[in-house]
Amino acid sequence: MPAQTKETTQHGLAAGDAQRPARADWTMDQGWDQYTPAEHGVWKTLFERQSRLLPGRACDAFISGMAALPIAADQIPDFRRLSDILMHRTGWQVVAVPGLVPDEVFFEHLAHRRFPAGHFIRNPDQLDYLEEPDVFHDVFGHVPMLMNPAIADYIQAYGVGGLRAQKLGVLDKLARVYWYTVEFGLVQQKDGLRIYGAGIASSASESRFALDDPSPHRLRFDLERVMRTNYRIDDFQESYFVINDLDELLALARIDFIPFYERVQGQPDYAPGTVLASDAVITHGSGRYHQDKRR
Ligand code: HBI
Ligand code: FE
Repeated sequence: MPAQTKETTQHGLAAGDAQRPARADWTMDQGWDQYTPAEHGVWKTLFERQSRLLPGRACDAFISGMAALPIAADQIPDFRRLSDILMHRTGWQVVAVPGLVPDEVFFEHLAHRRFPAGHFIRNPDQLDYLEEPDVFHDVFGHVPMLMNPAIADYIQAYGVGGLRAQKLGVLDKLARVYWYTVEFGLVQQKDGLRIYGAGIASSASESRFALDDPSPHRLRFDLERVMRTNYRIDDFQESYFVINDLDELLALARIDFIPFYERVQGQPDYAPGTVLASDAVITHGSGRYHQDKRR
């Protein structure tokens, strides 16, 4: 394995300074006609690899959301066609952006049920690692879940909550909740643990690691606990947090986070690989993968 095995994107970077936004909200035309055959080819490679892996690994909502959308192997999806279907189902749209956008721009879009998706696709030599969210991560990973009403409300609430958390100076706490749910969440289905996080669902190696590897911890999701837990942006997660069903996110979308911020304020953070006596442990990982890397 190469030194860098992380396949998805890191969202912790500053928004790309190379590109100046033409519009204040950072949206742009997707420029669908301008994708080259080589770019559609990269999409196809990634699409086919993930489509083989995800049955039995991705949650039912992901699989059914994908099936109902115009997302296929042959070409990079057209955001207008995705938005037509999404709008009918959950009131969401997909808008094109250059890549990472500033936090407040991102939150403003989510608060209005617009999902900002990177319009570009990674280079063929970056199939397994890139820093900014591209069209494969954003559309293949996130958009199928936006067909689910619980996730749809939850991500909007994250946008509203993000603007508030910024003002309160607690954005780092809220960003961890997003990370361990929308990006790297697992859900307990009747037939076993499944992926719903887009960071996992868009990554070949992490979709195996998160479910099948003995190394990571898999712990019951707990809001206060997650707010205090650091995460890794450059490699597989050391711990995954598991919800009982997607409606748990609906409950999270509706509660006020302020009392939680108050409780965690000033409390120490947990390292990503920590297991606490108070954790409901589903799998106590060996930690082997990250130990080997540190050597
Ligand atoms: N921009 N395009 C894009 N996608 C993201 O997921 C994103 C972003 N800007 C900021 C950001 N995420 C995170 O740092 C916030 O969720 C905290
Ligand atoms: Fe993402």
